Amino acid sequence: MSDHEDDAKNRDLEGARVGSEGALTTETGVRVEDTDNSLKAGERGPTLLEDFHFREKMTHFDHERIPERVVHARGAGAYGYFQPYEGLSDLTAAHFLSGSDVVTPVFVRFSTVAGSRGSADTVRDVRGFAVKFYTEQGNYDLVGNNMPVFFIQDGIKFPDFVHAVKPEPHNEIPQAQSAHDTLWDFVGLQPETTHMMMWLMSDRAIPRSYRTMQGFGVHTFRFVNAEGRGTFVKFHWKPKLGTHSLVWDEAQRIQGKDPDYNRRDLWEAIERGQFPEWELGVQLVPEENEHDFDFDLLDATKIIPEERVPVRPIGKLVLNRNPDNFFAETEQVAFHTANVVPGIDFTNDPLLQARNFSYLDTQLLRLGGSNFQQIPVNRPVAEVNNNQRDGFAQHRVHRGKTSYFPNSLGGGCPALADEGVYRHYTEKVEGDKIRKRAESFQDHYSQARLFLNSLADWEREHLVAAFRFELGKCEELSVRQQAVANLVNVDHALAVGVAEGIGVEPPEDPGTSGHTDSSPALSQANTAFGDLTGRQVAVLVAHGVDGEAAEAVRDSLVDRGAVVEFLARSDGAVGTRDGGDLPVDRAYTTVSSVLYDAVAVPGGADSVASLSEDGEARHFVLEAYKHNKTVAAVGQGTALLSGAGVPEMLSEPPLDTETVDGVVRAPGADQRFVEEFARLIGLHRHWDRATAAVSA
Ligand code: HDE
Repeated sequence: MSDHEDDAKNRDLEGARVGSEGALTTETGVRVEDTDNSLKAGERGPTLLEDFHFREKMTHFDHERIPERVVHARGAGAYGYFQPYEGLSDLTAAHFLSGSDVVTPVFVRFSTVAGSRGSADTVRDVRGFAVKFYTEQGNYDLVGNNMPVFFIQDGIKFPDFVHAVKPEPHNEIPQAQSAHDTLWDFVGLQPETTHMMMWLMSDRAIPRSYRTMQGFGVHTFRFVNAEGRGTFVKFHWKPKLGTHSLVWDEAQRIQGKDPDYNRRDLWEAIERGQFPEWELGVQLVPEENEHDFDFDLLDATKIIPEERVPVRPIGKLVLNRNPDNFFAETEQVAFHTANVVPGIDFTNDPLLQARNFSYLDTQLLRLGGSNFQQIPVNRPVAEVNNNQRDGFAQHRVHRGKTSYFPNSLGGGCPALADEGVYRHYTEKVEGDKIRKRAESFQDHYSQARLFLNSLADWEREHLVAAFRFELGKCEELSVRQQAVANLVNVDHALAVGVAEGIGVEPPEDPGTSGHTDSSPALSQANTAFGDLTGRQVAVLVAHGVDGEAAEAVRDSLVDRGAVVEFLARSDGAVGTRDGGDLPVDRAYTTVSSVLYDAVAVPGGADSVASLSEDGEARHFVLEAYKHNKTVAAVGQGTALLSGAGVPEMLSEPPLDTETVDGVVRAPGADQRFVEEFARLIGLHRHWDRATAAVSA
């Protein structure tokens, strides 16, 4: 195990871990001999009040639930470490960024926003990306999202926004969906939401995996160095595997097939030792350049285009350990934007200022009082000394009789420090006490348009389809009209495209065309491709399969980091055409093509004939095709594709390896074929494929 893994492992949870080994006891440590029968007066008599074991067990159970997070209730977490590439002492006094030898343990929690704890993972939603750094100078929380902007500019609108997006109050419908009247009513009336709604309607809202998702600090923060000099900073997390998403139809089907899809993916990747990795990058703006932009750095509905201020990579984040207990760690972790360390400070972004109040406040209720920082997952590695005392669930046993400052009876302890202290950045502030949105916050459309201009054609098509889907679910025509009227301000063609799908009169052309700027960094077409780590590949087999081809496909893809499974109608094994046995990993009746990134069909006449007669096998390949995935056939396997209805597939095996629209066919599983198959999987999806007429 590397030193970094050691560091992450050694995160101090000692003493908090309780196993299930040893004799069963009550909470006071009294051994129990029977936990199946309550104490009764006679075998058929009433239960006795004096059965303290029964009463304790039942009472504890009755109190097992705590309030779920009001937003971001559903999440998944993991431990790992952060390591800078180089020291940044010229910019920040933060010790954890002071050199490449400083390795900081972290806990990261990913989440959806609107759904309840038990909702599905693959809903259209923003994803939370919250990182707790256990630094030597105290805990630092970077509580970000997978989109770089937010719905609102001032935190006072947050309760309105959340009420609008949550299930409607009269019938608690719909769960974990933004496709309903109240959300779209709100956003149509609140134009500052426009830019974020473009992101929410894009494929960013349905990530393939937490491992293939970007993260953003969203707000402009401030680095402060030892001399007190400030630099504005925006934080970016870039996934090593690239930023990849699902197809909307697929995302919806996964909600039923495997509601834990993203959670499971993260867990299994870590268990396999394929540790997810991100690069931390920063955009830096010297204080004197604060007003050089045509938007306000304090406005969280704006990005700084990467082409304008490049993202400087400063370190890497690796997640290498799953939690031991979901509730104790992932549920009880308490993030707070005001958990900062020396060298990192806030700006006057009114959204950030509100968050600095809200997170502490919410933890007090959710975690039952003011001692939640003592819960193991929240406990800092830095020493804690202060005069805060008592409260619910106090775990510290404070010694001595002084709990005030100054004191002489306690030797003056804890004493004030003069080194390594948190010093708030000195900022000159003046102005009238006023309830007003700054003029510099008023442009709600230029960056929404920048986002649209930056998308590839297929991303734009997905965007229009998402707007149509969401607005098509709204029952009130006025809500649909309002949304279209707002979109005209972004782009007339976009508004018309949406209107035509939802029964709204297409809007008049306002005659003014917007800017044509674009930012290539905003398109998922320009992300990293080619890494097969953790890609799921299904190989469909039946009796008589060409076992050699099946194994050649598996071995070559596993070498490249993919997870390959042999799927047949039933569990067990299938006989190969040359008399061997091929173990089956899963029955395809228990899974679905939507849980895989690619599918391969090896030859073997009998195998292909029985698969071709099976509606589920045919559906499997056709659905994978419909969802733009890589499909491969070796030898006679090609007959399953043509029989399933994959367009333009000839039932005869080809004479050579050939690829059409991400479908590769070959006479045998030779080197050329497996390399082509791997290359296609590395492209993630094949967007040029025409799938509209495919009925899967
Ligand atoms: Fe949050 N947010 N938020 N938020 N947020 C919470 O804190 C809030 C905002 C984000 O995995 C809550 O512990 C306000 C932006 C994440 O535990 C709550 C405002 C961004 C998580 C809260 C915002 C986020 C939360 C609910 C506007 C991206 C999950 C439970 C002023 C930069 C953290 C909790 C985890 C959670 C309030 C806006 C990200 C209620 C008032 C912008 C990732 O305190």
